[in-house]
Amino acid sequence: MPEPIFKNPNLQALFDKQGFVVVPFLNNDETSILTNFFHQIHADIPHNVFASSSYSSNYEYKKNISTKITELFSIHFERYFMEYAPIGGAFLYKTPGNCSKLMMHQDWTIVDEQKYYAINVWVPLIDTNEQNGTLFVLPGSHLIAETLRAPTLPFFFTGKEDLVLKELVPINVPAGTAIIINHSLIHYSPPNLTDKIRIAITAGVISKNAQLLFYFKDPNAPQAQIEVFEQEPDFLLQFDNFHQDIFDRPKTGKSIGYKSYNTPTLTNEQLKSSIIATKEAAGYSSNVPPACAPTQKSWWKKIISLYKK
Ligand SMILES: O=C(O)CCC(=O)C(=O)O
Repeated sequence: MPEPIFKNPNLQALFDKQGFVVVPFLNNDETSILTNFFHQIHADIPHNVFASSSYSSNYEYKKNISTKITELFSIHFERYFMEYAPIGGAFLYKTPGNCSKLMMHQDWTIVDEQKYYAINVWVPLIDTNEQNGTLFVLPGSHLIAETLRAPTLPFFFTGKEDLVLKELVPINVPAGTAIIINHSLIHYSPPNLTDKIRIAITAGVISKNAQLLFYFKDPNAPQAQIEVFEQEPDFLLQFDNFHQDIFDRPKTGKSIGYKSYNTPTLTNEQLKSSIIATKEAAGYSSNVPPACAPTQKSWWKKIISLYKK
């Protein structure tokens, strides 16, 4: 178990149980400063998209945004965290239209999660709801399976998205409120179907002594062979062509060898019962009907055999 990263032990316990917490974060002035800053540097915003400033090929633009966010967030990081290191931030925006959803995912593994935390501090700059693309999370899902996550690896639920998606719950929050999530929590955001842009901030925080890592699976390498790269703090800003480069062997960082790993596979029944168990342990009830217990099957067999007599 990693050393605590929240100053408040109750918040730490809730974060460990749910995989996320919701806390007041930016004040109204700070929310306005960041909103104005966004509009100043985005004269031309594409329609009907989900986009992140980290998708840009312009390093200076990304660095400028990341620095501004980290400066403004630092007093709030100080309020909530201890023994931590900020790793930068980005704008995430959804312009109106049904193509602006972000698919269900877990964030990349960027530290050794057995020993350290990697946390995504997500702060919308407007009040969020299910219509404008709030964050949906699967409470407790960070505990379902120990995984490595990278663009070149499948998720443990890949191919079973329909089963999982309906279990996510919307977290509607006022502007400036932070939804702080563990990188291994399953989450997604639906399209923005309103007529107003939804801007949010994502800012990364990791345990102070954690080395930043990135995992890469060469499609031609043996199944379980995953290359591990140590990375510098700004590696997330270094992708020139984000949507292509994230699938290539990293050009940044230092390869430190290989790790043996296969993405865990769960049957539908195992996945359903894991979701029910972890969601309930996190304090949420499930929408999934309980799986047929094997005893029930044998009970029916017994009944049928009685009728046959
Ligand atoms: O901003 C959003 O809509 C989604 C954010 C998200 O999924 C992430 O930061 O990993």
